[in-house]
Amino acid sequence: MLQFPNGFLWGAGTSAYQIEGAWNEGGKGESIWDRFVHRPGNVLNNDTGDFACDHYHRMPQDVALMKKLGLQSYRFSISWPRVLPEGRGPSIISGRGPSTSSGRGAVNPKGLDFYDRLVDSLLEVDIVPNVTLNHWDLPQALQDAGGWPNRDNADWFVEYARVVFDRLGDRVALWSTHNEPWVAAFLGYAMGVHAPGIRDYAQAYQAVHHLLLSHGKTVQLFRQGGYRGEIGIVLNLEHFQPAGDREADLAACERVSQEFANLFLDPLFKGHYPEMLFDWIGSHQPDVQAGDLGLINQPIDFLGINHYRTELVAYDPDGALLKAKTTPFSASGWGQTEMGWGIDPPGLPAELLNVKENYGNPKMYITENGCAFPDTPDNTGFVVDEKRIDYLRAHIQAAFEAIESGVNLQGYYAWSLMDNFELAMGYGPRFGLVRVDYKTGQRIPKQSARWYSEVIAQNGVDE
Ligand code: IFM
Repeated sequence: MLQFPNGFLWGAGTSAYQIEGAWNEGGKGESIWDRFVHRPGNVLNNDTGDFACDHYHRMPQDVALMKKLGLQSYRFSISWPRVLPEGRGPSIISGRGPSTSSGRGAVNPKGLDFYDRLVDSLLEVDIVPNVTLNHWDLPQALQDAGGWPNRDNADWFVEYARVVFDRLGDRVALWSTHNEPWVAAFLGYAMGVHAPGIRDYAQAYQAVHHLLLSHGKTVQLFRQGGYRGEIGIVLNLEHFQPAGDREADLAACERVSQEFANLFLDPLFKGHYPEMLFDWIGSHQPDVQAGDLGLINQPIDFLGINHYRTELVAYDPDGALLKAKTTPFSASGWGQTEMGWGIDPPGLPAELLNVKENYGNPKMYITENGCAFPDTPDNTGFVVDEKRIDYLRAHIQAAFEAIESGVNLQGYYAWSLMDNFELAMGYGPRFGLVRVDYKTGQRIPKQSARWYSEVIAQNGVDE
């Protein structure tokens, strides 16, 4: 048995748009994902998050289920337009921005009440709430004003954060500003496969800068407000290796690694953007104003790391801005998940060690790790998902190895608590520890959920 340190935090995660449903109920405003999936010609087989897992109506049962599974922490996100239907909060910063039909800055009390009840329900059963402010569901009203490429959006995010902190900031232990800002910026504004569906690298890089700027301003607000708990940000740190030893492949791999990791880690921890990447992208560089990098480079309490896979990177003259092509890499005998992602457990400690060695070994949490496989339920709905157990076990063992190497890792969250709306892939891939019957909404813990409960109870995993 590999025994984790006392106090190591075990949890599972979800995000608002992927599970809540109730997309237009309880006073909620429209998000960019609502608009994206309702466009004519929806490429997701007409899948939408309209109903999703119906968590908005089933929250008490879902918390009871978490308790039954023995989760010590639950990571979830708050839907910005559920709290501020038109995006803007009571203005603290500037008078600019979209005016709203309901009055600028109108807070939706029912939306805030929902999250208030969720936090209280978790605390009642001793589950630590780990709250993400932005898991990509930007209010559509703010996208209409330019979205993340618009500098004002950073201030509007701070307005939203203040509303949430004022209500929940006395009870939440762990806050993250953004989840995977790389995804929000590049899949949303460069590749167009996520909401808002824009294809423009310059907008994507500008979005990155404003996401980071809003992070820095929010951390500052959090400190000044004296709220309880700790604050950080969650990055998706996948592992990249050169596909060969040609100079061109090595350089392409460096560019891709810099875009996923250094583009965020360097400004957050060192107060500058990666020079080599910025030279390469040339005119796509974002507009950075004096003082911005200082704001972004606020001390944070922890770094959340989402990690799923390893990719090989080769030079490719047709490979978009970075002139790179990625292909999945799997450790011997591991194969790929249903997403086509290469399974390579050693990729996880490699990324954790990079943060330890190059960014001062901050307190870290693995905020997401998991896999989708085509689960086959029996006639009672029970799923024997041995492949998921193998994946999770190997990655938890790899996390243990990282701790042994001195990585300041404090917790692990499986993705996901339950099957959910997998964004650009609709309801096809199932990542859950708990199966959701999308027709009835019924939740049925899979074999992996039972296995994970034991890991938590033992605070350890088999060798
Ligand atoms: O479902 C997503 C989640 O929203 C963000 N991280 C990756 C997961 C699996 O694709």
